[in-house]
Amino acid sequence: MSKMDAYTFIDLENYVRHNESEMADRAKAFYQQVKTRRTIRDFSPERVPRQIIEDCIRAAGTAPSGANRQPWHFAVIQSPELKQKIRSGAEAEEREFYERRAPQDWLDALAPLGTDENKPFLELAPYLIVIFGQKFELDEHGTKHKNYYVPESVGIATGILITALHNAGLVTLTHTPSPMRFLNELCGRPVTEKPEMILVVGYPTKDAQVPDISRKDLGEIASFHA
Ligand code: IYR
Repeated sequence: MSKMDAYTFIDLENYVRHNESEMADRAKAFYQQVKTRRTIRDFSPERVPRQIIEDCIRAAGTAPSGANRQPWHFAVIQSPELKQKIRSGAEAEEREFYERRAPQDWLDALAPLGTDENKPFLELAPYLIVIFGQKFELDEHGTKHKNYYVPESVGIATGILITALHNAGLVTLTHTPSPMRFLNELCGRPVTEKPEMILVVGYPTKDAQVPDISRKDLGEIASFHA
């Protein structure tokens, strides 16, 4: 935008103010709903309509971002051939991680989750959403413009995406094979984009199991300074 352009402001529309008792009910109900979310590793191959994924990504795209650059890209993978390639790329990195790269304290921290280098869900689940952060944006002249707070912005958008998918009735696994550069080529994304994570999306199997882990209490995660 040049200095000659007007910076326009518009009225706040669609803001709904609730009374305090409604707010208390809504806050409690939302917490009750989101606390049932669990990260799943046992995925069913059952199909999920594309439109549900599209609306959840639309929701993710409403996230706040540094200078409103919206520096994210969601590559939605349904192709069995691509999933197979992503699985084999990820398992190669994971094998290195579990056999060589990971220090013992990290392996100990992962033990309760029961993870290993085998990632069958990358082929079984109906969708993989590969999430990229855009460090730069190209304008119409091909000039690079730096984006701001990219990991933070992408993290917020991913949180909304996970919550939207959970709200729709789907389950997710946040998967971060490292390093993830192989995903640029497989997803046809430019080198100016950094893959941040793979969100595995679908339904759990009927006999899906999850680790017996708990969440920190409010007193452990918050301090109030009135
Ligand atoms: N990326 C590996 C290891 C892993 C790391 C963390 I931190 C986890 O919370 C879970 C797994 C894997 O996906 O197995």
